[in-house]
Amino acid sequence: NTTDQWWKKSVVYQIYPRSFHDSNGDGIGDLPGIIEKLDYLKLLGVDIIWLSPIYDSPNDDNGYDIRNYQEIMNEFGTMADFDQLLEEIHKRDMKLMMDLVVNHTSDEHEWFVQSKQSKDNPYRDYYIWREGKDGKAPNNWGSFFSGPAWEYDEATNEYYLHIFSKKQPDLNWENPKVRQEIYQMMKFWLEKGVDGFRMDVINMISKAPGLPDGEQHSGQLFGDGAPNFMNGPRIHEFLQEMNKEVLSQYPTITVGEMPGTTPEDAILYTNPERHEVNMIFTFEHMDLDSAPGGKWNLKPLYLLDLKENLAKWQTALHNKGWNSLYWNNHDQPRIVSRFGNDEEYRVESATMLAACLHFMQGTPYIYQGEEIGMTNVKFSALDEYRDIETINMYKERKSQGYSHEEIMASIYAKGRDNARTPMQWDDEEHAGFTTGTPWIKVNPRYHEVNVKSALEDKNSIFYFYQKLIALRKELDIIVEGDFQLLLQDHPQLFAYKRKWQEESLIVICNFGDKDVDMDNELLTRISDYNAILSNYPSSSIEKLRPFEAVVLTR
Ligand code: ISL
Ligand code: CA
Repeated sequence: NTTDQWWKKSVVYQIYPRSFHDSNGDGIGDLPGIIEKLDYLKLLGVDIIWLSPIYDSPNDDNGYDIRNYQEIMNEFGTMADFDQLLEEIHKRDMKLMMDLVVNHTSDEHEWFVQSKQSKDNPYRDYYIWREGKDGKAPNNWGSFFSGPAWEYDEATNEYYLHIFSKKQPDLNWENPKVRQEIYQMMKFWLEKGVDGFRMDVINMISKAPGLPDGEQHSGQLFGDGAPNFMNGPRIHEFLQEMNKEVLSQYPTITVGEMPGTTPEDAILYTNPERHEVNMIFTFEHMDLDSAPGGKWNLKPLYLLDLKENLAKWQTALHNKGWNSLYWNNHDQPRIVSRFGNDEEYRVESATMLAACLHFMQGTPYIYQGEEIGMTNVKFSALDEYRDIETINMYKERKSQGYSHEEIMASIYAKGRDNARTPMQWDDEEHAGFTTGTPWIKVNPRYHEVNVKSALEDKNSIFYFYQKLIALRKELDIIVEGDFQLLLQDHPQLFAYKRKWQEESLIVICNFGDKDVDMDNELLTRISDYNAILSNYPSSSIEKLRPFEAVVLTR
């Protein structure tokens, strides 16, 4: 029932603080900068703000490497700024979700500083230390950010595990003391009044005993450790414990970021009777344009794959679990450049993609700039990029013999900095993001793509998102209805039907840049439906224009 599950009706907006709004001219977004823009978010209509990490950090991975969980990053402001931000959010009747990064800490966190001291330090077992095997790493796992997942420590002659960068050592969740420390830290934030958590790679906290080698395919530098650390043996036990000791004590909203998760796993994580998390971020739909060997190996998206995949998730979770809906976040390229057309049909394809997603079942997430159709960037030199994943990958592939052009093509398509260029507020210098020098270059298209011009144009992407958010509040069918894929084999149209009690809702989206005739059979079927939304000024259902989307109800 949706009254105590209010988050089912909510829309979340993600802020990547470093790139959102800079209030003091140092080129880095900050908390006072966010406060200045809260009325803008209220105008959009979102209910919840998810803040990417704002904790004290040496910024090896832009705050996903935390040095102190209970302090604010200097560049972002002070704890007083935070308290004010929370108050201003609540004043506007919105809620705040914090990023909870507890698979790993920074190597500069006091626990790790201690842990490194000696094998008998009381903090040694806070992390995952192992002896080498025949002078090599304890197993063959690779890190997500290139290179091995193990770093050798000379002083104690052991290796520590880091699934991400070597400045992000993995915490040892087998140690009950670690779990208690984390629960206490979560309570510190909940006591302040935050409304919940987005949990970073939370399905990776339980590692398979013995940390066995992963399968290593020919041509690969490392084995695939994922089956031994994603959805590991104690994951449900850990989440249920966290729920019992912390989450259930407060009114919270939680979303677990969970790469490598199937619908069956998702049901275990999100079925309310199991008391784990409210919903998760899944990744299958973000992997459809990757060839074997990972995200940097490009492959075009086939619409049939996308339809089949999203339909599978919609059907499997109905009445059994709950999913989040997203096209974008700070790790993904911009959706309009990825599955749409960011040139001639930027507005049409951005709105079509939004409609296609927002009428599905789940809680939608909007990533900053998505609501104005921000696009990918193409910087020519590597030193214009900031992301550790991109920089490490470049070096690794260079040493493997890839050409600069080949590597840049991957970065243009998939690099995380596509999402991290500064928010484009207006067409003044640096897009109104800062009066100083931005920490990463502004997308040169800010003259055309910015908040100010979006707000002045009643047909803008911004107002389309505003409508989608408002419709979710009006039409219970969006939250409750079941899902049926229509025109399953149509190569250009993504159409689906939602049904709830006596009501039906149909969404038809043209994913192509050409006109397409409507399917005759479907046309007859919808003759007694009324169009409630279209992304063109006037819609005619017989022929859908490039990236046209139409939504009908009966
Ligand atoms: O970004 C990815 C694909 O390139 C993912 O592999 C990503 O690293 C993964 O989804 C985990 O992401 C989260 O944890 C990382 C952090 O770098 C990401 O920004 C965060 O969203 C480590 O904390
Ligand atoms: Ca600043």
